[in-house]
Amino acid sequence: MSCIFCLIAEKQIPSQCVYESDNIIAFRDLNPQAPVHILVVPKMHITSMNDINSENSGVVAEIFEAINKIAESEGIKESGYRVISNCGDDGCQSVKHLHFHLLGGRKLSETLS
Ligand code: IU
Repeated sequence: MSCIFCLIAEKQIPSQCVYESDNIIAFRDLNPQAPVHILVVPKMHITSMNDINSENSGVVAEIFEAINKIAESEGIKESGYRVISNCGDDGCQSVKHLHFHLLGGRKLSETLS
């Protein structure tokens, strides 16, 4: 069975999409931790950062180009923002489909832990 972010990418589950291309979808997090909290996700299933390799790293580059554009469209490019990808159990990754949290719209905590 498909994972939840695969289902969102396939539009089988609705999301508040803010950006989409052939390879990427970005949508608002259901439980936002900041005024801007967007998940940027490859449409292809990659489980975590541990699974990025020479075959699929192109989509990761696309994700970072998209983050640049989304930060601009969300009005946080100049004020600043943070990008986080949790990996594995100690990283508290709850959804096992690679995703990058784009957080901004307020002064974020100085601590990263
Ligand atoms: P994590 O890095 O795997 O812990 O983050 C998963 C995020 O996905 C978390 O912030 C959830 O609020 C978010 N999320 C969502 O936006 N929509 C969903 O259907 C599910 C999780 I499941």
